[in-house]
Amino acid sequence: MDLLLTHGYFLADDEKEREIMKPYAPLGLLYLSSHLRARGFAVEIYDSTFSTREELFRAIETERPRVVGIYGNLLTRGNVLAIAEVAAVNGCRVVLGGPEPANYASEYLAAGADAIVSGEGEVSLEALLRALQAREDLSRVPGIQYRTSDGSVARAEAAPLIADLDAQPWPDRQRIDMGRYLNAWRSRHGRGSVSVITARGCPYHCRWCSHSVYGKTHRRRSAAAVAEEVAWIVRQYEPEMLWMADDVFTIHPGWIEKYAQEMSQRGLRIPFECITRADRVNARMAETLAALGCFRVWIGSESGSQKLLDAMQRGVHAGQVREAVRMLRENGIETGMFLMWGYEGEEMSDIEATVEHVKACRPDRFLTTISYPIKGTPYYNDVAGRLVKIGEWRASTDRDVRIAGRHSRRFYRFADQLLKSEVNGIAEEAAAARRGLRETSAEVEA
Ligand code: B12
Ligand code: SF4
Repeated sequence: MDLLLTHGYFLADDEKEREIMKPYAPLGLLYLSSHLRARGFAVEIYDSTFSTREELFRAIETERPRVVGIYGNLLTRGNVLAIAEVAAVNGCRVVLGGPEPANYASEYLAAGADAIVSGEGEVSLEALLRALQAREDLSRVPGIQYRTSDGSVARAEAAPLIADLDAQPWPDRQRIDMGRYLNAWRSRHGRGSVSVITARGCPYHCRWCSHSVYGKTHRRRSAAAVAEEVAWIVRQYEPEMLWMADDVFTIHPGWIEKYAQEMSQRGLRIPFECITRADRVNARMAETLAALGCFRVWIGSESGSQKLLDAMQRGVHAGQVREAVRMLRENGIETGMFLMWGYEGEEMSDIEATVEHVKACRPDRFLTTISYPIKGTPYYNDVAGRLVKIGEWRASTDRDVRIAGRHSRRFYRFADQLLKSEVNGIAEEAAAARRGLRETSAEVEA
């Protein structure tokens, strides 16, 4: 075996996700597999989602692939390191990719990785496998970071982005057990869902958002190619719904129109949910989405305070969010709002503005997070001087940080409580949460 791809995400260890039970296949690895197999490499995927660390370690020990390639995001750091170590002990070369490893290249290289791919993986990984097979110097492999003979970390030139995404094979779903994903969904939610990506990269500038893989680039597949893939998915897996997993699914109105035509020509209409920005929704878009079968749109709303939205460089007005939610509702589409507490400059009045905003929008769902700085983002740079790390690097994540001078976690729990009780019209709970906010407002992270 030339390459074993894996990712170190284990559903069994993720209590929160086990409750939600909406797992999706690791699309990045599936794209790498189909690209490399089309070029003659013997590639397998060990999809760790339904497995355990021990089973994965055993597979590496038994198979001893020449190269083990691991996807890493900020939450899977500990598992990625453990897998890399087992692979190295078993004589495999180790290559890491995905959004996190390039942000901490020297740490991952020190932990035993042979190379880190920064950005889009197909071109780099193909070149890396060829270089390793030919025992060539890694300095000519584009898009990687590696350790030189004197122990320093070197960065090769960037890899070219794939110019024509339509020329790429579809993600290699047949290499993994898609049935387990569909069964997990069906047994909990009564319907099975499959994810699809129609574009790569987001050109917007939200300061806290990680652009480590695709930068600010944006490339689209053709509407016809996506409709073909959807038709195949429907034949192959008979899912009850899809998740269009793009960063901003409605970014290009003309593309959505074309996609609607392509789907209609194929007699296809399948329920789906997606994520977008409020400024990319208008009445026509809402109608087209409804016609396509869209039943829920998630909107990155973040805050009801324009001052904070501007500080985040969100590029959206709170009023646009209200309008988008209204237009979607008028077309029978549910909405979900993502909200963020604790961004730089947030004051009590901004929290109150967010509460009022959500009440005015009346979304079907909303999810809150306390903002955390992902390495490599402008937000990270803004707060870098005030970061208090909790625990040693290998046992923590980018989420396990405190920002000196920011309110305590207890304060944001009161903010959550206030939001929920205000939106649900529970006056007593809202009053209690307001008291809690006032009492904890003096508690700051040291
Ligand atoms: C879909 C998605 C999810 C799904 C994941 C479902 C799944 N199994 O795929 C869900 C909703 C579960 C999710 C959750 C989270 N996500 Co998410 N997610 C995404 C999203 C929107 C798309 C991922 C995708 O499929 N991309 C398309 C594929 C083709 O790209 P790719 O995965 O990056 O793969 C390419 C390269 O990275 C590289 N590559 C990938 N793997 C490997 C491996 C090797 C060996 C090599 C060499 C190269 C390589 O090559 C691939 C092809 O070019 C991305 C943003 C984005 N547009 O990528 C965020 C993103 C990956 N998520 C992010 C975050 C923060 C999270 C959460 C931590 C959020 C949270 N607070 O809970 C959780 C983590 C969950 C977990 N436990 O792992 C961040 C990651 C930042 C970081 N530095 O780690 C991203 C980048 C969003 C952002 N812009 O901030 N997410
Ligand atoms: S938050 Fe969404 S719109 Fe903003 S840069 Fe990230 S992916 Fe793009």
